[in-house]
Amino acid sequence: MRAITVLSGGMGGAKFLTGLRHAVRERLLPEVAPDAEITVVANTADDWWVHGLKICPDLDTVMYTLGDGIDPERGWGRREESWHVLEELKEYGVEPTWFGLGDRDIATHLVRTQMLEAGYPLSAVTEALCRRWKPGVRLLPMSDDRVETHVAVADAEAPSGRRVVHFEEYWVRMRAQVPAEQVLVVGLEQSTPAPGVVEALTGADLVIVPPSNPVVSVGTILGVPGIREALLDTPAPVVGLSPIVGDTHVQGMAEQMLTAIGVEVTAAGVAGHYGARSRGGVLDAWLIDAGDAHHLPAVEALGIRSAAVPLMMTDVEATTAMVVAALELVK
Ligand code: FO1
Repeated sequence: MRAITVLSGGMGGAKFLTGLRHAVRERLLPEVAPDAEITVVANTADDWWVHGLKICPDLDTVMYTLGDGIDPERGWGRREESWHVLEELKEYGVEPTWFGLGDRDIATHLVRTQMLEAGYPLSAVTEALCRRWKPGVRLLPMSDDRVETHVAVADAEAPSGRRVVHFEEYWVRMRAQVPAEQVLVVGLEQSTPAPGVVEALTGADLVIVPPSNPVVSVGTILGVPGIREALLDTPAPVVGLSPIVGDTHVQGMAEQMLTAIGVEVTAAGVAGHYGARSRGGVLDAWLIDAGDAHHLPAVEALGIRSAAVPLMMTDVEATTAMVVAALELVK
């Protein structure tokens, strides 16, 4: 294998990619050439214009994590960060002050915003930023078009009884503590895949769906018109890893998002949501956690090959073992 493509969200996807890159570089995958190229198609529906800056959380989390600039505790933003600009915004009373924009991180948003305003597409901006960070993978936004996830939540004061907030407000300010009544991905239907995305799927030797959020990360990537078709067309096997372990998410808000769209919050429920490629869906194979082995028959009944292995990405070795297990499933 020489070309591996990964559909990634933020933290879960970035952590998985660290293990995948390690496994390839350390020649731990006999079927994979040591100089194999990893292409990451990243979710951009978390993107958000705030304080006049374009924030791209999932692109930046992958870029900083693989470029070794990430803050390891937070899992987002820059290490050795300071917050002077945010403190000044608080003094001015300029909202939102609940969104943690660090001083170093702001430099990335300034460069990106300037390039976008100069007319460069997001894919070109991402390529330019990666010339500094050298993530060791080719990082592509799912689309160059503006796509933004919004969440409808109950609001007694609102005439409709509901309020719609940007995904970042739902996650960062509300901590996903209120039920998501509806997930609305603005601009998704009108979007087109960024340059190189379709080819990265149809030309891959292997496509991986990492343990990212199946609704607001992988779901949005799959929602870009043309991407599902590319997945159905590719000769490459498509293997996924369950983000749901023990009937809940490991981190983030997959439980809330799956509940919002009426999908059972289990490893089998997510497999059913993605569907078997042989039946017009996404997956050929699906790795579930060792503790969820009782779900194996249900996944196999969907027409998806499956195995139950430890899926906690506690360190690079654990993640690498997951990568090895995923490749085993599609040999
Ligand atoms: N996540 C938080 O929980 N709190 C924050 O204040 C926060 C700020 C932030 C700034 C830039 C950025 O790229 C990401 C940021 N994130 C923050 C993470 C972000 O909300 C998540 O990475 C994704 O949107 C969900 O996967």
